[in-house]
Amino acid sequence: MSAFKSGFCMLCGRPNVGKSTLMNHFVGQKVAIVSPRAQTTRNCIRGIVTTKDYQVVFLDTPGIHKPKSKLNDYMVKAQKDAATGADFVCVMLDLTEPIGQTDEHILREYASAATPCAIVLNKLDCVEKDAVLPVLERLAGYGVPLFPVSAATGEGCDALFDEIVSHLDEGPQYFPEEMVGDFPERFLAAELIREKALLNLREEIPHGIGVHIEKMQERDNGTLYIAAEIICERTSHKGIVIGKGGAMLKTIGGQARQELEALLDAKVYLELFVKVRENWRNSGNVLKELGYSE
Ligand SMILES: Nc1nc2c(ncn2[C@@H]2O[C@H](COP(=O)(O)OP(=O)(O)OP(=O)(O)O)[C@@H](O)[C@H]2O)c(=O)[nH]1
Ligand SMILES: [Mg+2]
Repeated sequence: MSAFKSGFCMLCGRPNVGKSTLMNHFVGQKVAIVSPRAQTTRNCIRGIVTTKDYQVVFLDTPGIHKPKSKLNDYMVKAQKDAATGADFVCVMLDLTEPIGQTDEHILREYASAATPCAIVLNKLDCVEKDAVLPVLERLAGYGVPLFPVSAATGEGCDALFDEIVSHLDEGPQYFPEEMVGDFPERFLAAELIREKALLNLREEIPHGIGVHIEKMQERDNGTLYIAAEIICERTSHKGIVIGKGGAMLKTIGGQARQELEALLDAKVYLELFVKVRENWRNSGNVLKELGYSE
């Protein structure tokens, strides 16, 4: 019998390229929230795949961007920290967007580093196959394997997964077999509420949203009671998050509750409050409260 293998595989790239979607695909369930808004992921989130022969711990990281707030500083640092522990790096690009300066910068940093790397060209389902060849040619110079994939449909993902597994070294099983992520339930609940807010709110508001779980307790009748605060940056934003007659908050709460019930396998009673904390993305205290600090 060959020895058990394990390792950490970091997914990195610009915001919105599909890192979280790809990790969820590999894990086979949703461990990281996904949205069409850039900078959805704010922490390093682990997703775990275990078989009898190996364990791959995926590290989904915040999209790499220029920091404009303390929250951004935290996100960029979370990505950097993940890089130091990685045994394999997937640099992800979005085939529907031109390769930009940030992509080039990320490629230069990781494609020639000592840690084995692959370049993943995502959203293959959105482009003509003919358009992929020139991109492959352009990237060939990096001398690392290239994988056109669709994280949404799974196309091409098996070949990438095999490549990642082929780089695993002999090592311990870091997490128990049944574990798919290492997030506590409170974190998961806050993230799902934030995801629904990102999906339903427009323009600049989503970036200024934070979610804090005030209370999470099981009641005698078996229901899970969750009280959460949606934090926004302006009074005018508060009105939009609540919506006419509370309609927006009801939509966000309804969608979050439904998904939480399925995930936690319990009846959930979710109460949402909206609070204004001006400029919270630069407030050390609020960032700490929301878990965006060491
Ligand atoms: N059509 C298509 N859409 C995709 C694919 N992968 C991701 N998406 C969509 O792209 C958007 C961004 O996906 P995420 O997985 O949140 O991207 P991310 O790289 O984690 O983004 P950040 O967390 O902001 O850095 C979402 O709307 C996804 O549904 C894909 O293969 N095909
Ligand atoms: Mg993400």
